[in-house]
Amino acid sequence: MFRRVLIANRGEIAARIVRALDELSIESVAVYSEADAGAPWLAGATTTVCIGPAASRSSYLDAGAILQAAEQTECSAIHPGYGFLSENAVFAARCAQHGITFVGPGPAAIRRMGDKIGAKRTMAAAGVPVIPGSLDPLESAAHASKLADHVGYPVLLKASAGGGGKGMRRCDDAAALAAAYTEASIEADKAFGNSQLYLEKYLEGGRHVEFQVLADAYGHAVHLGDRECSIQRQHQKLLEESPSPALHAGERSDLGGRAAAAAVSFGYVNAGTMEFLRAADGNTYFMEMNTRLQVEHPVTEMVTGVDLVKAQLAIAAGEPLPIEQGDVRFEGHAIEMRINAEDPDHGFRPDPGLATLVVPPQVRAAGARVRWDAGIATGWRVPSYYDSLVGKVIVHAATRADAIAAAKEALGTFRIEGVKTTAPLHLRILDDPAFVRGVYDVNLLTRAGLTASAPAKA
Ligand code: MV4
Repeated sequence: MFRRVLIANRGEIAARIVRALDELSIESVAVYSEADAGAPWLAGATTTVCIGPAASRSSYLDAGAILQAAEQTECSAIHPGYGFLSENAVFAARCAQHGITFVGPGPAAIRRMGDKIGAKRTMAAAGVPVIPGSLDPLESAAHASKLADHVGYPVLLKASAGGGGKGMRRCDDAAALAAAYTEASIEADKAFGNSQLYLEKYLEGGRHVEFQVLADAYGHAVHLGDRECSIQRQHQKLLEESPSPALHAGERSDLGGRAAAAAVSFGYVNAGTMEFLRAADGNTYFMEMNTRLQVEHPVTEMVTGVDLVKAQLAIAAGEPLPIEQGDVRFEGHAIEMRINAEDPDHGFRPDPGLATLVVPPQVRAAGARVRWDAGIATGWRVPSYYDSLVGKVIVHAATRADAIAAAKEALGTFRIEGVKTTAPLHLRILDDPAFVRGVYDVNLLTRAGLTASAPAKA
């Protein structure tokens, strides 16, 4: 195992990784930008290193500065967390060149899944169902039109270098497709430096269900079940739960098994997530793979008891997976609520500033547990330079109904003053009849008018 590990991230996930390292008796080096000097998550680290000014480009995205900090502090590994450099194949390769272990998959696997068309082709070849459409880049608008006639409208144009909903265009007929094709490829070229597009049948009213996979360097992989992530606003997840209320146990083991086998099929090593769209007709299709630890990983940890960060570190250190699929037990139900410093009354615009009071959530209900993964504490001034996520409230209980009750109890005891947060929105979601029944899709927030708010002042 490693003796000292650098954490190339900030906020709640930096705190989360420090905790895992601490529990493994591994020293932690936390890097920070000038805007994050004195941040609460730095207190737990063994060593801290300032790597540059506030702008991410000059700090958390500065591969050279991070590698230099790792060498200066004699770290043998770097944990990238999520976002920033976590899915950057060039950074993973540079770590290797410096003799430093990147805690994640190899550069080839990152690159392979970063190409969304290639990812679909890889999964299809491994026996994972994929959304009907093209498995090669579109050659022209005419080519797109021919494919669309074949799969039937509506269709969706997606950028091969995109992902997470960036650069998607829905087309309801041939005329719309012809217009969208050129726009989408220009947009994709501008945003990602790659104009390649692919096309899929547009599946209305689907649910976002994803599977967590762990694979070691010896061809062994397990899945840790699924997460339901359909509660989203503008492709930003807000609340996640595990297990998904939409999947039957048989589907869970079938899809999970296919996901784990697919990871092995192309030599994937470390933690990864395969995102699926569960269509209204009950079919579930692969969409894309995330080659990093995800924000919502705690719901999986709560139902399986597996510490994903410790597992990532062990795999990166060359240890074989200590469990087989049969050892993975799914117990109870977990819900995560993302706490963003945002103003729900002004279109969820970021609301950085001084947190004058932070009181962690509590749950007293028998059989229920609460976890508060925080990147904020009383007296911390939330900077304006980064993502607005300041913490996550995660609850676990024996049943989904008990977990919803625990979530409400947790939010009732939890307080943040000084910055506005998404906490009140979570209370409304937890009371929504469709949410309570577990029968919802990616349109829930829009349909229920839950994110409707007064227009922002000009
Ligand atoms: C889709 C889709 C419907 N049909 N693909 C959005 C994020 C990106 N990973 C893929 N996304 C979608 N792809 C087909 N063929 C609908 C979405 C989608 C969505 C997916 C998951 C969660 C929220 C969403 C919100 C709007 C659209």
